[in-house]
Amino acid sequence: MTSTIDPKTIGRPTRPRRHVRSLTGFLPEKDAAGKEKWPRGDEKEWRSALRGLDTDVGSITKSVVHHVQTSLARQPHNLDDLGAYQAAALSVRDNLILNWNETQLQYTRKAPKRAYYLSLEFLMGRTLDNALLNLGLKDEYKDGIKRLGFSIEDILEQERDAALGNGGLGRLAACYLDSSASQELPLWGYGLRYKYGIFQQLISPEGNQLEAPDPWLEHQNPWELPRLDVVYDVRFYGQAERLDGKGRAQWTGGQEVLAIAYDVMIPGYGTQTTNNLRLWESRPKRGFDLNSFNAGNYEGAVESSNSAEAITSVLYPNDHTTFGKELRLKQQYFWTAASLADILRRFKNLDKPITEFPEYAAIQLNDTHPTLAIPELMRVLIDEEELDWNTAWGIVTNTFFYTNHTVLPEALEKWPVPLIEHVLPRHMQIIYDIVSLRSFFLTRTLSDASSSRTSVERKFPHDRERLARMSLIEEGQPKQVRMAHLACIGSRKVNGVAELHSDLVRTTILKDFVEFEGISKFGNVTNGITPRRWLDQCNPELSALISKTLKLDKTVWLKDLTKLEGLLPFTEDKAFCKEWAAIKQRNKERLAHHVELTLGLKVNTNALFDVQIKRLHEYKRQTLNILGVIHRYLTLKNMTPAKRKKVVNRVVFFAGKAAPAYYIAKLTIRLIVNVARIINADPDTKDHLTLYFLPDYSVSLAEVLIPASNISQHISTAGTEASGTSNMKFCLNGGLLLGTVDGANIEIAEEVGESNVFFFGHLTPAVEDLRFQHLYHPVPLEQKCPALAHVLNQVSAGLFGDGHVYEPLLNTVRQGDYYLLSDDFDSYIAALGMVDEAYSDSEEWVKKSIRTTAKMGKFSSDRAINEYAESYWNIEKVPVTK
Ligand code: 26W
Repeated sequence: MTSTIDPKTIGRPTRPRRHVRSLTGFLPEKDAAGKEKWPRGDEKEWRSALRGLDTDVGSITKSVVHHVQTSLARQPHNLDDLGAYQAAALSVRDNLILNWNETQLQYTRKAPKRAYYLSLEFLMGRTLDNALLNLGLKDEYKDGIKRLGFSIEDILEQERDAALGNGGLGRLAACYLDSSASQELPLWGYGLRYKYGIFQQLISPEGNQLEAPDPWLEHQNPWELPRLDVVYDVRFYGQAERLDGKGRAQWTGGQEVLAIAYDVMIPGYGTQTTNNLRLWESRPKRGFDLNSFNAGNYEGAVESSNSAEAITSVLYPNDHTTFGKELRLKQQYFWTAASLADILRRFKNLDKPITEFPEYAAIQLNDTHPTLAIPELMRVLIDEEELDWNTAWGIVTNTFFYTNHTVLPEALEKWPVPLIEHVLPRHMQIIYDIVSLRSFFLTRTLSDASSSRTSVERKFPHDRERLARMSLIEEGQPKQVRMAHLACIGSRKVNGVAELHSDLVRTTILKDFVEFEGISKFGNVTNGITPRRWLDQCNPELSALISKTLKLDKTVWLKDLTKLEGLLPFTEDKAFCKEWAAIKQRNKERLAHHVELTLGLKVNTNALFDVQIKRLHEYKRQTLNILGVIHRYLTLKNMTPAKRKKVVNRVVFFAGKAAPAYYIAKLTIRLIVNVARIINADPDTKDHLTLYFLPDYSVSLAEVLIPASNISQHISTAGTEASGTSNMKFCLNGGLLLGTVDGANIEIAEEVGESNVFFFGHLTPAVEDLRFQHLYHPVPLEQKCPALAHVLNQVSAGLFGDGHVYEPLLNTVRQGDYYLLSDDFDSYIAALGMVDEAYSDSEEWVKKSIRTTAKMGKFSSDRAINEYAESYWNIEKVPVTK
C-alpha cells in the first residue's frame, strides 16, 4: 500500500481520514419505482453466475481440489496435511464469504441499529471445525476430504490457534461473537491484528516457564480478508492548540500511522448470518524516509516505519496487571480511533443528523482498555463536526456501554497524565474539560445541558473527599487518569459479569458513582459460553447422546440450551447413565492419549480426573491446590499399602500461563512441576496419586481437557474472581465443580443444586476482617493450621528440590497470606474428602454429573448476548432473507 502524500494535508488537523474510497456499505441505485436497478452488465449473466455453492460431497471435493491447484499451486503428489488443511479451509471460506456478503448487504439495506464490541483481545482458537459445524457441513467435508486421502482429524490438527488474548476477557469476546451471529444480531467486533499472539509457553526440566513468540500468521491465514480499501490515518504526539472558547482545538504535527482493516468472517450456527470481526493492522504512512536516507541517517530512514509497525506487533501478555507502557497506550488509541472513524463513516452513509448517532450505534467497551474512545468521539464531534460541548457529551454518554471484568486494584488501569499529554495532547485537554470546566458528571439528557456547575459538588456540597475519590485525575507524582471512572461517566450503562461481582462493583470501586448517578445505571450480565464450541465441537459423543435422548436435533437444543433440562428424568435410566459414564471414560482416554503423545507420559485413566486450568495468578490459588496435593501425598505416604488400596485414586491436571514478569506465578509453576516429578515416581503412591502440568495452555488444549474432567477446581479467594467461564464449560460437559463461593460458581450452584457442587472457604464479607487479623493479630501457622504448616515445612526441607527456591512463594502464605490460604486450607481438604466420598458412589456420581449438565442452560452466551441486546444496546435481530 503506497501512501500518496497530499501536500494539502501537511499540518492540517486530521480526523482519521479515510484514504481510499471503500465501496462497501453502498446499495444498488433505485429506479423511479424505488426498485433496485441492476448496476451493470447483463443481469441474467450475472444472476446465473451469482449462484450459491453446491454442498454435496462431490462439489466439495471439487472445490477443495480447485484450491489445491489454484490457491496453493500444488499437485496430489506434493500435498501434505498442512496443504490439505489450507485447501479445505479456503473451500470453507468460500461459503463463509458468500454468507458474509449477503449478511452485510442485508444490514446495509435494513440500516438497523448496530452494536460494536470493542475488545483488545479476541481469543478465537481454531476456526475450521467451528465453521464446518456452524455451516452444518462437517460430514460432507469429512467424506469429501476422505476421498482425497486425508482424515479430517489430521487436517484439523494443522490449524494454529488464533490466540489474540490472555484469558477470560478475550475468550468471552470470542463466545459473544459466535452468539451474536447465531442469534442474528447486527454486531461487529473491533480489535487488533497482532502479528504475535499470546506467547508459547515452554517448561524447562527445572520447571521454569520460558516464553517463545507465537508467529500465528507465518502460514497464510485463510480466515481473514485483507481490506486494503479500508484505511485510516491515526495521529500521535504533536500539539493541540485551543481555537476558541467553545472548547474546539486544532491537533497537528506528531506522527501519523495508517490503520488497515482485516475482516474475519464470524458464521452463526444454523443460520446464514455471518457477522464481521474487523482487526486493524498498523503500517507506516510514509514507508521509507528517503530524505533521512539521503542524509545518511539510515536508522532515521526506517525509524518511523518501525515504530508504526510496532503498534500491532504483539499482544501484551499481562492478565490483571497494568504496566502503563507507552506502546500499550498507542495500541489502545490506534484501535479505538480507527474503529470510531469506521463506525462514523458507516453511520454517515445513512445521511442522518449526527445527533441521531446513538440511535444507530451502541458501542460496548470490553473493560477499560478502549476507554479512550470516549474522549476520541468528543474530539471528533467538537473539532470535526463542530458541535457544542453539551450536545457532544449527550451523544457520547448515550452511545457507550462499559463492562467491568475485575475489581482487583492492580488491574484497574491508570495512565500517567504526562504520558497522555505527550502521546495524545488533545485527548488530555478533553479529559481535563470533562473533569472541570464543562460537564463533570452533567446529567445525560441534552435538554438540561445549560447548567455548568459540576453536579457532584451540587449533590454533595463540601464533600471534598468524595470529589477527590471520584475525580478522573488521581493526585500524586505523576497524576494519573482513572480509566474506570472515565469509562463509567462516559457510558450509558455499566455492568459486571456475575451477580456477586456486579454487587462488588456497585459497593466498592464505583460506589460513589452509584450514589451520584443512581443504581439503575449499574447492572449485571452474567457471563456465558457458546455451547457450539464448548459442547458439540469438543464433545461430539456427548452431543450425539443428548440429541438421541432428547429426541431433538442438535440445531434445536444448541440454540436453546434450557432444553437440556429434558435430561433430568434420565438419571433414573440405567442404560443412559451407563452410556453417559462411558463417554466420560472415553474422553479421559483421549486426554491420556494426548498427554502420552505430547509429554510421553502414561496416565492412569482409572482414577478421578481433577483439573484446574486458567491463567496463573495468586488470587486463583493454584498454590492452594498444589499444597493440597502435597498434603494428600504425605497422607498417602503415612498409610499402610492396604489402606492406600481403599483411597480414591486421583490424577491432577494443571495448565495455565503466567505473565512473563510475574515471579510468584512462575514459582508456582516450578513447584507444581517438581512435585509432579517426585510423586509420579514414588512407587508407594504413584498408583494412587499422580500430577501433570500440561504446557502451553490454549483454547485447543482446553477442548481436550474439559470433556475429560470428573471434578474441576475454581478456588479463588471469595470476592476476587469476577465470574470465571471455564467453570461453566466443565459443568456443561458433566464435570462437577469444587470451588469457593465466588463469581459465577454461586449462580452455577443455584442452577444445578448445592448438593451437586462442593463448596468450601470463607465468604466475601469475611475477607477484609481476616486480612486485618493477619496483619494486626497474626496467629502462628503451626497453631492456626498445623496441616498446612507441615506441608510448607516439607517443601522448605527440600522434598521437591532445593527448598530455598520456593521460600518467596511459601512466605506469601507464612506472612500476610493476602489470599487467605491458611484460613481456607482445612475446609478445602475437607471438601476434597467429600469429593472422594461422593466419587466412591459411582452411580450417584453419574447422576450428579447428568443433573449438572442438564441445568446449565442459563450459561449459554446466547442468553447473555440477548440480555445485552435487549437491556443495553436496544438492537434487534436482522435475519438474512434472500
Ligand atoms: C491491563 C491489564 C489487564 C488485562 C486484562 C487487566 C485486566 C484484564 C482482564 C480484565 C482480566 C480478565 O480476563 N478478567 C476475567 O474476565 C472474565 C470474563 O468476564 C471473567 O470470567 C474472569 O473472572 C475475570 O478474571
